[in-house]
Amino acid sequence: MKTSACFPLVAILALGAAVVQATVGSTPRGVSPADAKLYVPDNHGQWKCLDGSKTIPFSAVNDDYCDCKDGSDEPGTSACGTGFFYCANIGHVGSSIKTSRVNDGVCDPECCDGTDEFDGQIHCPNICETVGTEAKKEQERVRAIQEKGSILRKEYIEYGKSAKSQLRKELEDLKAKIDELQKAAVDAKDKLDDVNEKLENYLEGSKNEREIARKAQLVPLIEEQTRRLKRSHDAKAFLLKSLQDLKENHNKNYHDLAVKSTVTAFDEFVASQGDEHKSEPLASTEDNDGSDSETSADERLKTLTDDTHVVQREIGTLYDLLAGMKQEYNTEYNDEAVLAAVKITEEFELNWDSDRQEFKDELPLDIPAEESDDTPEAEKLKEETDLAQADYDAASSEESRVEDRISDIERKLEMDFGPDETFAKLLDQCFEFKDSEYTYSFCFFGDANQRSHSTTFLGKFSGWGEEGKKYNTQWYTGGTKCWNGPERSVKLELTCGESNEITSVSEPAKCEYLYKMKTPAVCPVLPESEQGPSTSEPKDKNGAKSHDEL
Ligand code: MAN
Repeated sequence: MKTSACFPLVAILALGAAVVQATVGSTPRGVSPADAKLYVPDNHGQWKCLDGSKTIPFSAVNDDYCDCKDGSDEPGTSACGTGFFYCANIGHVGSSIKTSRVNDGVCDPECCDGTDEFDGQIHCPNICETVGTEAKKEQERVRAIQEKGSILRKEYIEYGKSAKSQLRKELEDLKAKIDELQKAAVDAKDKLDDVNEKLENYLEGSKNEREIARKAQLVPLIEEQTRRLKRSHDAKAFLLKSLQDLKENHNKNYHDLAVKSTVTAFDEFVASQGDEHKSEPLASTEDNDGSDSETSADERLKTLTDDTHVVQREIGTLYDLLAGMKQEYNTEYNDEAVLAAVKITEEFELNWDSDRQEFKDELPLDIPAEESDDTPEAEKLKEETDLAQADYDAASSEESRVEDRISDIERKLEMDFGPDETFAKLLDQCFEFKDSEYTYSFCFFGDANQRSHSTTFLGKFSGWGEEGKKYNTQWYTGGTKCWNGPERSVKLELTCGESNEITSVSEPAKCEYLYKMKTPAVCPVLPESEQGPSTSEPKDKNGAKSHDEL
């Protein structure tokens, strides 16, 4: 139609606006602007419940009688109680409450405009202006933290990514040179074994030479000492025989006390000698040139000297028996056996020094000092060994250092540092929280402890938290077992903050600890346009310094 075709555009727009206005204007009480389009009657003034269960006249909406199963026909009364009542809260943000709370005589805080109580029972003032202002302030505060946190989190991410890629590069380099280092250590070890063997052989060889020379030096002394030992054995045998003759042949009728006590002491002496002493231990003198393969010439000489001293002490004892008798015996008896023994004693003392208990003509042997093995050749070989040892130590410690670093890098590369490697920055950073009784601490990805007089281990990092908020929770488990309870453990809950800080620690169940912590690591990553100027990271309130290397 021409007329309509010519209907001015302004008029069409004005009409449209009027229709929308009419629809909005007739939106039933308690319906949110988003749902307004659902509360429009059909051409016959009818309306269908939102669950489609029933069609009722649109005039029955909010007639304080519940028609629809889902309660959708009574959004503005408590007749159904199951639907939702929308309060616009102008000046703050709109919100919905259960319709059962409409006109229940309580000013619901969710409806700061007071529209949920309109039947006059109670007056709920509209406090949306104040609430809105407060909420806005809080929002701004949170937003400011998120902005600062976001900047730091981005720094963490940058750090984590670059640290991991540096580690990958370093790992590649180290792996490329580890074979070489291992070979260098093996070569150095071979060299060391080689020079060690040379030195040992040299010392062994020179030891043999020195021993042969020493033997040659000591042979005359060994021969002399062997002769002395033999002489002592002979003298001892001679004195034993003399005393035996005395014992057997003296006249027992005289009862000479001096003789009797000598004989008794002689018997005791004989009894005190073990069987081995009864035979003459002179077999060892056969090997008198010191050529024994096991013992050195020095040892041989020492054994001979010691043996001689033992026999000489025995000679001393036997001689003293005879000398004592010689002083005390009764000369009037003229007992031939006794006189013979006295004669023997007198002859013996011509050669015997009873103070030193040695033969008078036997002066101590002059034993020359041993030669040392410090030859220039040995010194040179020792120096070479020391150098080879130092080379080997250096090569092997370099090999271990690189191997340790490789394992360390591999471990770090496998670690889950959260989305975009955010938490790499916090690796091994430690934080504390003091309450009235304990100081609680933990190091990221390390250990958690509780300290008072002593330190109690609360657990070791064992993984990230529950599904959904995986990277907002960490677990530290396997701590010291609680008396009559579980092993101690820590749940670390993280929320966005502009610095790293443990804000509280509690023990909700025995030996199960809850650390609450603020950290930039879980702040939202805001687009550049929404964040303030970049600042460097502030010092953490209760924690450690940041570190530059992963
Ligand atoms: C210690 C602390 C406490 C814990 C008890 C359990 O006192 O570790 O936190 O509750 O042991 O016996």
